[in-house]
Amino acid sequence: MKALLIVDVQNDFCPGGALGAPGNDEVVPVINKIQDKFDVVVASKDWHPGNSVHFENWPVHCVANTKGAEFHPDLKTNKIDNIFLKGTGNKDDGYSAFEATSDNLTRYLKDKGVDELYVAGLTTDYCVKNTVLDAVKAFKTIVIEDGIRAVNANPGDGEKAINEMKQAGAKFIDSGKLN
Ligand code: VGL
Ligand code: ZN
Repeated sequence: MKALLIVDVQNDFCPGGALGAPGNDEVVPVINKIQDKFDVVVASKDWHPGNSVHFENWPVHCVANTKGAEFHPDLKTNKIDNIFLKGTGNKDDGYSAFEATSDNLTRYLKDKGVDELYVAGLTTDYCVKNTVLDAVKAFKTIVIEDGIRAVNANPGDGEKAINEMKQAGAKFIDSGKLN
């Protein structure tokens, strides 16, 4: 069984948002186009309390139940089976979708019989990377290479993250090459 995990395609990571880099919303049409190819589609949301050590490293973003934490308005959501909320604590960053507190992502996917996990979304250098580094421990993990974008707080961070994910065993595929 093949699952697609859509990581943090939220307003605050898109242009106009607190951490929005230009072009980050380009992942939306890519992700919309491929969703029908998967048996299971799940999504994560960065979902912070108003007060968190996370905001010592970042501008305030994706505070639970705010506009910035909503999905990008053009993201197709009707196929999403479950939304995993992460970064919900106030004592750590909680970058990985596998750190979600709303439900256990590994168990959810295993219960559905998922063995191949495809990952797309935001951002390459933080939540996509940390999610993929956890995913490879439990699933064959494939990153949709045209469906991710970086924050690039330092130039080259996105490229570095891609190399780390490859080193860890993740595969990369262009969305146009999916069966
Ligand atoms: C993220 C920075 C801060 C992400 C979350 O979703 O990649 N990046 N919080
Ligand atoms: Zn965050």
